[in-house]
Amino acid sequence: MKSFPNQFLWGVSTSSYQIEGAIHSGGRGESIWDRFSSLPGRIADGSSGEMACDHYHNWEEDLGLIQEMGAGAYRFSTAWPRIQPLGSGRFNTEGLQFYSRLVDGLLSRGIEPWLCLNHWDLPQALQEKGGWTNRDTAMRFVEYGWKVLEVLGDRVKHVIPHNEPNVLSILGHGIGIHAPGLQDASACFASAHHLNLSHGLVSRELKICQSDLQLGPVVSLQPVIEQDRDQNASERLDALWNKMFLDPVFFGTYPEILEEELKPWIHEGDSEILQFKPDFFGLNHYTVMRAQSSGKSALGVRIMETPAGLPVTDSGWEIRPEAMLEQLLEFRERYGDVPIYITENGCSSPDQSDASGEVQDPLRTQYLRDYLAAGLEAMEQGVDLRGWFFWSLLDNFEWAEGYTKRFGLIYVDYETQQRIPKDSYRFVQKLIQENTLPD
Ligand code: IFM
Repeated sequence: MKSFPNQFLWGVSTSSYQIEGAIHSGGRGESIWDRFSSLPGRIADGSSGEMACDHYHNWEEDLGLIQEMGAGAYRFSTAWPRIQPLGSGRFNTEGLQFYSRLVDGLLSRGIEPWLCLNHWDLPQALQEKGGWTNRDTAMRFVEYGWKVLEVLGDRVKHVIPHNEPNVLSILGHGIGIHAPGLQDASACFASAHHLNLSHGLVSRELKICQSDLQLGPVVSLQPVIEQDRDQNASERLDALWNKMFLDPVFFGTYPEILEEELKPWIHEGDSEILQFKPDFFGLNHYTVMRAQSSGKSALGVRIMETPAGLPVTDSGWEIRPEAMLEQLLEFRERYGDVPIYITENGCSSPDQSDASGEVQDPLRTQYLRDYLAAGLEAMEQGVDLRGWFFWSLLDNFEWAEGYTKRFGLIYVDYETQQRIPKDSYRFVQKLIQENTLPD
């Protein structure tokens, strides 16, 4: 049995579009995911976040389940179009009040709110003006972030400006399988730079207004395994995916092999804005990646499927816990000693409730056990790992996969909105209670 440090923070993560539903309620404006989901063929089961887990109405039950699990923190995101329906101008009091109640509900249950300002649901009105490819969106983001913290900052002490800006930029603007659905290299690089810029701008602004805030970037990092001796493809994907969003934060620069492509979007003085000493780094980690050069892809590189015969999750992602250790060590090597939180880790599995109404998900429990063991090993090797947020609290809308993939520790029956804690929920509950990973 191996124990975690006493102060180790246990948490769970969700995001607004994936769980809230109620997209037409409370004065919320349209988001790019509402628009994207409505396009034929974009979502595997033709669904959208319209109902999702209806967390907007069921939030108290959901917070009760977090409390029962014993988690000390909850990472959620505010939906920009719920707070500022058009992405500029008028703020929506009802939206702000919803999150204010949520934060109070968390604190009264002894759960720390970790707030993310952007988990991809940009107001559609800003997309009409170019979205993240427009430099002005970075300024609008600062205005929105400032308002959120003006209202919640007396109670929220941990803020993440963007969740996985690499996924938003690459899958949304370069490969086109996420909203806004663009397959355009220039759009990918423009959005990347503006997301980075807005990260630096909003972080500075919020720190000035509230010096006790803890702020940090959250990026999905997955080691790239070289395949078919295609070294160029691996290096390019590694630069795009793993470095294009952290080098700017830590060094104020971009990886050399991407400089030319990013140059058109960079203004004089941007480097100073990009670089910002974060209080922590949030690592989202699930799997590894393999790359192949491809003239058909706007980015010149294709992300390959996992080769047959390897252990995979229901999403087809390779299960390779040692990559978690590798990733944590590599991060420290490149960016130095920064407090790290795993802000997402988990897996999809084809869960069903059985005759007695239980949900058994042995694949997930084993996955978590192995990845947690890799985290413990990293700590033994000196990595400053401070906490772990499981993805996800609930089964939810898994973007382009719709509701076909279940990532929750809690099963959601989407017909009835009934919540059923899975076996993995009990595993996590025990883990938190004992602060120890059972053998
Ligand atoms: O569901 C997503 C989440 O929104 C961002 N990180 C990866 C998860 C699983 O795909």
